[in-house]
Amino acid sequence: MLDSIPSETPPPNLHDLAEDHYFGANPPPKDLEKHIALAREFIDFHSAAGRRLVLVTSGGTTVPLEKQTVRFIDNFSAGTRGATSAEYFLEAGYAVLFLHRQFSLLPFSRHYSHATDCFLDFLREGPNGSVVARDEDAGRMLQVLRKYRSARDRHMFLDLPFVSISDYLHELRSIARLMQPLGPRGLLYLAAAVSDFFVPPERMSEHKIQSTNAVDSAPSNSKKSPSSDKGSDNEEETFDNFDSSPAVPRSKSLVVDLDPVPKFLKNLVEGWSPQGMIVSFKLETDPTILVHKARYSLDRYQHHLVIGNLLSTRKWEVVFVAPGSPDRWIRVPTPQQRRMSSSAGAGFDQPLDPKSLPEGEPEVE
Ligand code: PAZ
Repeated sequence: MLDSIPSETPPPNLHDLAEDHYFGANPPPKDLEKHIALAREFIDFHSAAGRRLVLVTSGGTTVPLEKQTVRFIDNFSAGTRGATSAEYFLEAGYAVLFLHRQFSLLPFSRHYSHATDCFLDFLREGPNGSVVARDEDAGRMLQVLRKYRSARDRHMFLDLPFVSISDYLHELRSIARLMQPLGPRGLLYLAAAVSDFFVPPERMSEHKIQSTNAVDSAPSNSKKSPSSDKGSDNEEETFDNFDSSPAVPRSKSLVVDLDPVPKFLKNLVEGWSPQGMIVSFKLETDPTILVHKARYSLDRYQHHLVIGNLLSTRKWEVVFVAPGSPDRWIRVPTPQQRRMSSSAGAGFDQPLDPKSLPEGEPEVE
């Protein structure tokens, strides 16, 4: 019977169907081909040198509300974890492909951008109208400058920006596939804060969503725009923020209806990068569920490591959740402990002696 003959190609599974649907429906970023060419050249160069290479993803992904995007949903991530980790990977000899949210923190320059101090505060006027680093900052700046120059001159670093969630996923899939020949010398370190929800293209307004129906009476506009569905029967009805709350008629509020972004970690692990080492991050705000969610993700996607962190403490503690190992917390001093330590005479970047921590504080590993 024909039915009993095993087919050469197995039927596509649900993950493949979701992938085809998502990537078919959500257009790639306009620079994807250019980024692929740059990434291919970078990967080939380091692969030929037998070097280890890491893809670090960093920063938040936006969720556009309009195709010609005026408004979007965003998240808190500044890219500190990704930019800082990239510096450590370079230090450890990895070539770093840095896939980051446009305008988020970058390795090296992060020390002087987005800071509470303006970078100009690190400078002073020098002799003959020149500009030089302030004496108290020069030593540290020189160290950062040397590391930056060394990475740049040896082509150890390539940065590629993204903006939206679909840009990010298109870039991630393409780069992960390009990294396949590296096998386990290729590491994917997924620190970007990836949106779980998005507006699917078929429900996205082409133009800026309107807050009045004034446009319906414009001579050129015989048809109602899809985004003006919430208009009322009045000829022109505006709502202003001063009298709109709390009794805003439903017809005047903007209701945003988001779909879940498909979970592509399984596709990444099994299809895009089957040999690569994969480290994902898990962010939570509720400490009681963090480890459970991290372990669940590891069991479900069968990759190599999940690093869990809480929004409020992410800068000084994380938990490593790995297959067959007990959970391991890694801690560095909190800002308060650093202040105490520097007023006690220790250097700014020195790890604290655990014995010097105040009672009840976490131990430094
Ligand atoms: O960018 P940042 O340093 O402020 O934050 C880093 C982080 C919390 C986004 C990262 O450590 C992380 O957990 N990323 C994964 C988030 C998630 O999608 O669950």
